[in-house]
Amino acid sequence: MGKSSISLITGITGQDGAYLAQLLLEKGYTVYGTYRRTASTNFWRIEELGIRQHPKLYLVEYDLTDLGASIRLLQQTEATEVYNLAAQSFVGVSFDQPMATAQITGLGPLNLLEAIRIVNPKIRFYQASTSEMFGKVQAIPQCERTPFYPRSPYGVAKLYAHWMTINYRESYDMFATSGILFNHESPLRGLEFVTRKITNAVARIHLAKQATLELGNLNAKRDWGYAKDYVEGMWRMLQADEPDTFVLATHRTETVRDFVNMAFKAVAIQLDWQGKEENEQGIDTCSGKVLVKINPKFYRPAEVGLLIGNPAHAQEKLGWKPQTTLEQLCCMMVEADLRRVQQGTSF
Ligand code: NDP
Ligand code: GDR
Repeated sequence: MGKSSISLITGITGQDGAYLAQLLLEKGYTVYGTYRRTASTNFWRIEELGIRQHPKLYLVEYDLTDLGASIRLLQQTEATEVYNLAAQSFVGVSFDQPMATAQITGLGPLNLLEAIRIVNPKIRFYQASTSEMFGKVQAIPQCERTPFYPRSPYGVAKLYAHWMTINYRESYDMFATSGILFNHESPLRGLEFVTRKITNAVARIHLAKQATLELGNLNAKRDWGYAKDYVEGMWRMLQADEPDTFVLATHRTETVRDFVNMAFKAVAIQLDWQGKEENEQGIDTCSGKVLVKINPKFYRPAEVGLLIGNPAHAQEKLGWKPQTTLEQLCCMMVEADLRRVQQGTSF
């Protein structure tokens, strides 16, 4: 990185955008971060990280679905590294809003690729691809060569963007890299995603603000890592000699039920599981209270049952490996939520 390196992050109001901005600022970059115009824009993540007022951070209004805006964004910022993190990223919502998801998550990245091709093909581009593209998995563990079989409108949209990234790399000799990232979580995770929903509920139950936690499929298995470790991997991908495709994962998989157990354990509650499927319940072994119930409204029309990634390629080419265990991550999230619930500042 040269002294004057300029980076652009789309989706700075999201979990990864906030951590990546923090990392790039620490590395001396000038960072442009994009946010959408909404009635009540929320910068709580970059505020929580203490970077909102950083002199080298510039916040720019932008919508990924607008080609003209994408061209002007690159012209005005003169960015040399572009990290495309913006997306309609919630799998559950993608079933209710498939068109919007296709336009933002699928076609949106194409606007940026076209803008780079027009404005400055030397810009290095990172596309936030996902393990959701593996869907109904064709091999265990999944790596860069595993065939895709997406199971949600979100997964299908991301797969389009992934292949377009590779297509622009091969057609126009652009430095267009795709990171296939497995689930990564943190205290900055949105409340709609299962890990944060769980840790927030555990904190609220522990502090007597909530009685029960309602969930959908407890049997889904995920490879969960820590978001801060993963944004380091994104940066390393754009410092590599060649554009490429990389899996980032921990190579460990656990069920949603395992994560629930782990989170309750962090507040010294042990659960006993009784019943099956829709009637399954998590019961506090001490008080006998039902703390976890199933609500079928959280089931998805099609599910991704098992994800476990092999990050060997990233380790070999980028020297990247995850630094944080799932137990450490879960405790960190529960502690942050306990603090927020006590302070009345839950996001
Ligand atoms: P978040 O949902 O937390 O953040 C998504 C960001 O995209 C938000 O800043 C959001 O803005 C922005 N955005 C949404 N629509 C638009 C639009 N039309 N124009 C401009 N910006 C928009 O996601 P994460 O930080 O968790 O993930 C970052 C990226 O990585 C996403 O693309 C996600 O799909 C992908 N990914 C995430 C993984 C994970 O486990 N976290 C794993 C693999 C891939 P607003 O705040 O206004 O909604
Ligand atoms: P995912 O994450 O779909 O993997 O996508 P999410 O946390 O939403 O779901 C993980 C698994 O938990 C099951 N589940 C529930 N999920 C939610 N959200 N709420 C519930 O109440 C609930 N109960 C059970 C789900 O069915 C699923 O199996 C995330 C997103 O960050 C994507 O953007 C990213 O691409 C992938 O991770 C990798």
